[in-house]
Amino acid sequence: MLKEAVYHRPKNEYAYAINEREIQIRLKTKKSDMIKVTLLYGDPYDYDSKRKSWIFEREHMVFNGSDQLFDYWLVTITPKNRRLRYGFQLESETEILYFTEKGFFLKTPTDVGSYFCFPFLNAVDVFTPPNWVNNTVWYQIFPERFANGDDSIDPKGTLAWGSAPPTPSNFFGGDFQGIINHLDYLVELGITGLYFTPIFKAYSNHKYDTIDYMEIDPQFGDKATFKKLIEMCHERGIKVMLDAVFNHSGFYFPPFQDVIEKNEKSAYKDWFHIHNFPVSTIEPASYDTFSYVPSMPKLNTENRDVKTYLLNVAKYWIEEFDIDGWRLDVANEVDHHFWREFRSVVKKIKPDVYILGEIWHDSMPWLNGDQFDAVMNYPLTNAITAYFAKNEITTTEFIHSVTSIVNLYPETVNEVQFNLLGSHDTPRILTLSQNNKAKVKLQMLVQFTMAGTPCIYYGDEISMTGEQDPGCRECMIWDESKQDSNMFSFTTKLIALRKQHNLLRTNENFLFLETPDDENVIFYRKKDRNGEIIVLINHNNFEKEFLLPEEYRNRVALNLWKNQKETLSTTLNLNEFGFFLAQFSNETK
Ligand code: ARE
Repeated sequence: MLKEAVYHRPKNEYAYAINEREIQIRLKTKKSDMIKVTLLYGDPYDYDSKRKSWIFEREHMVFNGSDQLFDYWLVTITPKNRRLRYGFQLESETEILYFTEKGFFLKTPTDVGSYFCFPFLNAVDVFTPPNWVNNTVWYQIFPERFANGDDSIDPKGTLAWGSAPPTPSNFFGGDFQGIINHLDYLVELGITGLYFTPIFKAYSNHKYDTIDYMEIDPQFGDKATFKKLIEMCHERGIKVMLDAVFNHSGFYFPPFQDVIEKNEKSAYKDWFHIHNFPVSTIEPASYDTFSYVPSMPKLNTENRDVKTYLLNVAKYWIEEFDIDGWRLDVANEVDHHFWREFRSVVKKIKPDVYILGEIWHDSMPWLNGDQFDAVMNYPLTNAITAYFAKNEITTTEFIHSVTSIVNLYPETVNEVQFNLLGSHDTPRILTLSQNNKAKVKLQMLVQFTMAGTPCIYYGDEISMTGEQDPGCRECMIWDESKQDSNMFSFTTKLIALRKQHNLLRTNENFLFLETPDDENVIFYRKKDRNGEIIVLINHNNFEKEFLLPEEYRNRVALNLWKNQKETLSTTLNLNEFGFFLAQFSNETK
């Protein structure tokens, strides 16, 4: 047994409450080292005076997959008095050891003080994400490029729709009326959430350089039109999430302009991180910025006036327009204090508002329930595209990456993670997949069968292409003769299936299964007390018949894609669609 690889701490993704009664415990051990792991747990005050020992119970820990180095074990328990001390019984091929906070023992320590401690499950500490997010299917719109519904508000120099390639500075007149005009299209697709990149008054076509956080950019419309859009979305069961750019403002944000004009005499000089005066706005700017962009001065979110201003912005668009979520731009570079206050303020006025951070890396410090509900799951995006689109990693490496990602956060976070194949910051998925639509479909299948909340980037559902920003921000194609109706139908069907099957939306007993044809077929399953769903993906145009593991042979399954019952044999043909998606209900065992 490799003791050095055994890891647990009673915090983060290793110990967390999933509701007011249950706690999940996770343990990490060296890959293939343990044959069994058992949780020893009990109330810290239960003591057997005769045996002079702490009284505990035992619960088997479920194997939750392996990555390159580690096995993961998970268990859910209900401490009888919400108080918990616990440890682990580790069984390898050669030995049994007990692992507690005080280290490893040959016998169970009698002193309860040796064990890990989850002192008390206080309801107020339980992270409970909005209950509507897991069943939401998002659609991301870059408003300047979705549809031009009112050319009377086009900015100066607006080009005819789709008449030229997108650049960092050209305009095509996308606006709210254009979105309103196409809501039926979105309803037909089946999406139930809209994520808009910034819509407030700003200088550029992307609007990440805000001039006025309290005003709609005039090229998109006015507040009345925005209110009408939101109401029409809500009437259609579509939630609306806006993009909060609180890490930095735009160059023409009046407080920044005041600093440029008055320097240290400006009342706003502490709204930013000015290194020295007079302010120099040419690179290298004499103040902190987003990246090396002088036109994006970083806001000082530690400053009381800045906090008050931004928190009022956050409240305003919820209270006045009933938005359902905030996507937080460059969230990882804003201080945690601000985000804790942000969460407290917005959840107070709308407890089920969705708080989504834009962070591209491990985000555990923001996901303990005191700041964000979730982050944009770019690590999953990168694993999927590296494997399917770019063929940069093997099947084994893909399985290891996804297993690591699934074990990175509490399950309660996983179920509201924002799962995407691309965005306005990445090349489009079809372009990344070298225009191979079959590959795109397999990637969407993974996206729609993983726990979390999936998001379609506008136009991917009709096979639009586009390189890295600005290439991925082309005008939406509305000429039906140029839309890929087959991809649209595929997407619509996936969305419908996801809404119908809870097991497609959660990670309950998620596991990649070993298969004889490892490098050609991916096989994962999820199961709960009602049944099991299996997903098999033939990603290499694998010709042979796939040999099903024993436990699945000769069983009746509901083929979810064909919506028909099938009795499986010992082999499976994976060539018709390139995948097999089936459900076993416990009754059909
Ligand atoms: C412009 C140019 C880009 C250039 C960029 C930086 O178009 O080609 O790379 O300047 O100089 C907005 C506009 C962009 C614009 C940018 C700056 O949409 O078109 O880019 O402003 O003017 C990192 C951040 C992440 C950030 C991306 C862009 O962590 O927060 O970079 N994303 C948000 C928004 C953007 C927006 C901004 C921030 C600024 O979603 O749309 O850009 O408000 C790796 C790293 C990530 C990195 C990612 C992408 O994976 O791990 O940290 O994201 O690559 O570069």
